[in-house]
Amino acid sequence: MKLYKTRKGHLLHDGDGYWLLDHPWEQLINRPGLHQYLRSLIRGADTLTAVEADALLNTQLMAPIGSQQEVWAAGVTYLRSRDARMEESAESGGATFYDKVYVADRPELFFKALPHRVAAHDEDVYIRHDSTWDVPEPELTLFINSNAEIQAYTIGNDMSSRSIEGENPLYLPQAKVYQRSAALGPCLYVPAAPIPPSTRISMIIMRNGKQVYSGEVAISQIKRQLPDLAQWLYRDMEFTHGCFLMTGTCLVPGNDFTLAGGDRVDITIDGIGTLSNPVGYKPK
Ligand code: DO4
Ligand code: MG
Repeated sequence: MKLYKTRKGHLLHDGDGYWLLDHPWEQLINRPGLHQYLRSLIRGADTLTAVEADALLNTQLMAPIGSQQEVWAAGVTYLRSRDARMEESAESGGATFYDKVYVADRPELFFKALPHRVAAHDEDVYIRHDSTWDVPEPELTLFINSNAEIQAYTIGNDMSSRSIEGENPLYLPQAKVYQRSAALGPCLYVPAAPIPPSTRISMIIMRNGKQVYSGEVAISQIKRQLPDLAQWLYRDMEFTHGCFLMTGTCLVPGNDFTLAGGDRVDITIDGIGTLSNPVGYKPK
């Protein structure tokens, strides 16, 4: 089933049905057995027609994150990402770090965003004004409850400055963490069982009505197990309301590509849907 966060309540969608839930978001999703719990709420919930649900989703959709939840990210979890990092940091001498982390037991995990910096579906993601080489990173994103259990999935865009990260690996937080550098949505996908390794992630980038990038990959290409990433993140950390974890990118446009203001990035993941964001700059 899918759970959408909207300004007028939370919309649960399963099969042909739509139901409106008005629980606070964190309390609604930070559960063991989330799928079963949501199913149990259907009986007492208000039903919406498909037309009413569409109206809500088209005008009131928010990112599926609560005000007390953080977004973290894993890096270099796919071979393609390791190679891209090594290329962009060749001149700075940082390439060996990426090679080492790809094979190390400990994954790369970094803080990505607080909820107020996250773009929802259809909201602009930003390019840094001081960056010259920018890419979206389409990433399967886990919702992990406060017991470190993966309960749901969404689509994440880990917007990144390759020029800043390539200049010096110590600049990673600036390359990754800035206003609207993360997008999440359109919904939380809450299946009865973990999503299969055959699940595909695809990305299309449009510029002036023309497609300037397209790519697709299955999550089976990932080097690490998703529950392992969750366990590493929760080592010596407490997430009282649960947390979101982007699991790394495998789709990296060629080195001659950089995003431009006015582009649109569409990321699709089987079972979840499409997260679509226009690209812009933070107004000065
Ligand atoms: O090491 C830098 C970050 C890599 C990353 O974000 C990714 O692989 O998705
Ligand atoms: Mg990434």
